[in-house]
Amino acid sequence: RQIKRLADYQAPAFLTHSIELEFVLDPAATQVTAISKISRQGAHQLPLMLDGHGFELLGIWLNNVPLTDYQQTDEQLVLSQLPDEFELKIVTQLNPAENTALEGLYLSGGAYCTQCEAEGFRRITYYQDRPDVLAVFTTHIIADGKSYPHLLSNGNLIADTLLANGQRRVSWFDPFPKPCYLFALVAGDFDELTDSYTTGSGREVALKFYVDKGNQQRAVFALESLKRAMLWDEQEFGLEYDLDIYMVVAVDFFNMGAMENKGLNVFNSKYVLANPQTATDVDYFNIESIIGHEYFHNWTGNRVTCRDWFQLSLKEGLTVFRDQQFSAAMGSPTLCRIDAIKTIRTAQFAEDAGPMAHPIRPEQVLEMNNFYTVTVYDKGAEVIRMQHTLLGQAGFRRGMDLYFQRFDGKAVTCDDFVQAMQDANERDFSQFRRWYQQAGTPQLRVTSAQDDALASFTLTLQQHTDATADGSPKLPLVLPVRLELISLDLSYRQQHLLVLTEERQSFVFEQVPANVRAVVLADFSAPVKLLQQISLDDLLFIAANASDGVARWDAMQQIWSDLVRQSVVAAHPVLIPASLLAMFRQLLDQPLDDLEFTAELLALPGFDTLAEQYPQIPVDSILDTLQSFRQQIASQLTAELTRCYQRLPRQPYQYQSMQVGIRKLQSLCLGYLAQAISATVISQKNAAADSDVITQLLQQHYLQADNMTDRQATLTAAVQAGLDLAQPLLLDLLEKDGHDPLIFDKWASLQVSLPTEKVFELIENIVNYPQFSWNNPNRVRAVFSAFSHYNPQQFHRADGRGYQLLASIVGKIDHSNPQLAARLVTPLLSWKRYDEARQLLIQQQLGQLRDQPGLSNDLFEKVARSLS
Ligand code: HT7
Ligand code: ZN
Repeated sequence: RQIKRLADYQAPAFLTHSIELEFVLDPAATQVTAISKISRQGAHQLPLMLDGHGFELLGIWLNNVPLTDYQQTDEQLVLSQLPDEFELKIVTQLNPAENTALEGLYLSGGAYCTQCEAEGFRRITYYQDRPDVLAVFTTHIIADGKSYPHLLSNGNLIADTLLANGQRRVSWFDPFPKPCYLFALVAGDFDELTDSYTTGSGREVALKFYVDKGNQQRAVFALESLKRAMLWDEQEFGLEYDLDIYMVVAVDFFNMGAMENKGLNVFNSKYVLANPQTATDVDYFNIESIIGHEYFHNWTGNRVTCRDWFQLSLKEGLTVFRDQQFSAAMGSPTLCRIDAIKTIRTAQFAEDAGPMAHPIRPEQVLEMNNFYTVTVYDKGAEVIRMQHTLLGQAGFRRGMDLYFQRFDGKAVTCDDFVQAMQDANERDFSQFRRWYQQAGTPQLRVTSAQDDALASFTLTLQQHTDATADGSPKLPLVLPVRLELISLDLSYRQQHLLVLTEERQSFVFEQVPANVRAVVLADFSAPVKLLQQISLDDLLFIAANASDGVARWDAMQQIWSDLVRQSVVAAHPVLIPASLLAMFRQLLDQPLDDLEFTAELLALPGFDTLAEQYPQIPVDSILDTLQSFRQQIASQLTAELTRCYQRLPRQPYQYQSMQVGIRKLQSLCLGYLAQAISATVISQKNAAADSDVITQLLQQHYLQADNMTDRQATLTAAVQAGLDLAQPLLLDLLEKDGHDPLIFDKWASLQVSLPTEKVFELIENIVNYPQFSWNNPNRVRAVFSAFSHYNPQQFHRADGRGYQLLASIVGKIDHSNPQLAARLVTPLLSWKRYDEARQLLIQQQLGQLRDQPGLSNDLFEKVARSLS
């Protein structure tokens, strides 16, 4: 198994300037003819090395003469003694029907579809499958026009002819040189949704969405989102779309969320299709954000691309940052930020603390697919955000303008990006670059001292990053720290941006009145773990008074996290303090205008977030404490929760912020209320009455719902509280809408979140439904990712049954779809973070996986690193 290293990067010895591809489509024997124009780069006699994998080679021609003098290995074709400039023709044959890995050309529900990032193009033909070889692509697709009326590829349509044998031949030309990972082909019979967009400079762009038959109207929201994204990128960054047509195809078999192929995005149908009956508010949010993300890649990724795959964060971190800014502009910046912070605090902090820890620019890779991670994407976006914070909006824009001016049409590095930011603003970012080479989550320790006599306030910040599994160096980083000082009487407020560059620095503020409280790391201005000791009263003060909504929410999170810690130390759940309950009462009785934000303030942190606060995760204590807190809230605030729920008006569904807030707050109330009747926590006197009222509320909420968000809210509350009413309602959902794959997935995910042992029986049952398919990543994730991520009680069972189930599924899936298997295995990798008994149980499962014959590189890399 061959590890690739960033340090070994070498510029390509040859360049491919253009490639003309012809596909004659056939499910089991598609023929691909590739004619490339290639030239030697520099004076050398190195051979041309082409990557290829998993197809049959039918022939090679050099300048139209058959070539037989070549070497072929499992993964490469080596051609020696070539002229300086030449034309190479290669004919290959592929079997898309048997391609269950969903890389290269495959069939998805009867439609042909490609996925070439990161290294899927080599499954189509022999080619220099690396992002720094940019060629102009022409694509011809030949197929039966009746079965496949839509024959699509990148760029603009240039020809469409009927052949003598009744087949159709459609040709596309993409004038923008691109790396082969951006190549795409789709052939199928779809419903089409069409619109157009006129760019700021007056060019008309045709917009076309292709979806499964009958789903045309479900693509309307995605199409509207696309137009919003196109306008936003023009207004925010001055970036216009460049081709005559922008196409989006939705497919059901897909390994990730979506793919930004030039002019022809391919999407997981989950992130295109939406109507109120099938999609939740969260789905609508995700669709807008992912549609934006793929569109923004047209400039950050396609026009300027990566030199090598170690630079992945160049396009992904930057594009996530751009999609986050877009979502913030379309809705609430605070809520978007809270969303992003949750991802960092759960998955990213866990990755940093586990065996797969890597910097946002990794230095070595066995399987590239394993590095499409929350670190590269989301921490990468935080690193871009810090540059934005340090430079300000105008400075960041200057940097972006220079970046495009310098690198449009080129394949570049993360360093090139930072250099543009630095040069455009005449700043020195040399220390900042450490963020690209250093893995791990910095801890930021805060202490403060107030000197009333001198009217000064001193804040001391200290940073430290623990060693990580990859052994990368740990030097002091540049940490932008947003700070607000507020006096207790609210007469004084000052906001500052501190920049910590040393291991320890003190910042002194003069003319500060007595009794000031510091809000540190407002807006989560750096992706760090904040360590500060603050009293409950001060946290409640910050939660009520900080100017920054994120800081207010964060103060509530810290309160809960402190209470969980106290419970872990005491070995039993503590009582929720009266002052905290009083705050809940106040919020429930007078919800803020922003109801969605109120719901966030009233929500407990999840198991994953809390777990990341402990080097060794006290699984049972955290779970017991969370359960106790939910029940304490439910029993003490039953009346307030019921009142809050009942006061909120329900209206015919629209995806609109006021309504989203109502639904979220009602859902939160129902979640707590369901807990009130899940155990004998209500006083005997009121038990029967409360129980009836709450059961009725839940039932009505489901039955009267005109949308999926409310239905899902009831079902989640009922399943998690283990209520009897859950099963009949789930059956109702399945019987009415379970034929729709996306609803089936929701139904399955709800079932597997049941926190009792019965869940194993349910899982066995789900995989036997005709709607379930082991070859469809959405189906598999709906069951097994949902189980391992959203059912910590059963996944972390002390008898190991949860671990065993996941490991057996991972082992099975690895034969058909290694990329999917390697993603599913993630929750098992951090076994060292659990108690000894659980460590042994997980280790045993990982050991069996490692020894499985024919293990993929994808899975091997992760399991081996975890066990080393
Ligand atoms: N750039 C894409 C990353 C990707 C991918 C997408 C779909 C299937 C497999 C994939 N491998 C890598 C997605 C994005 O970040 O926009
Ligand atoms: Zn992306």
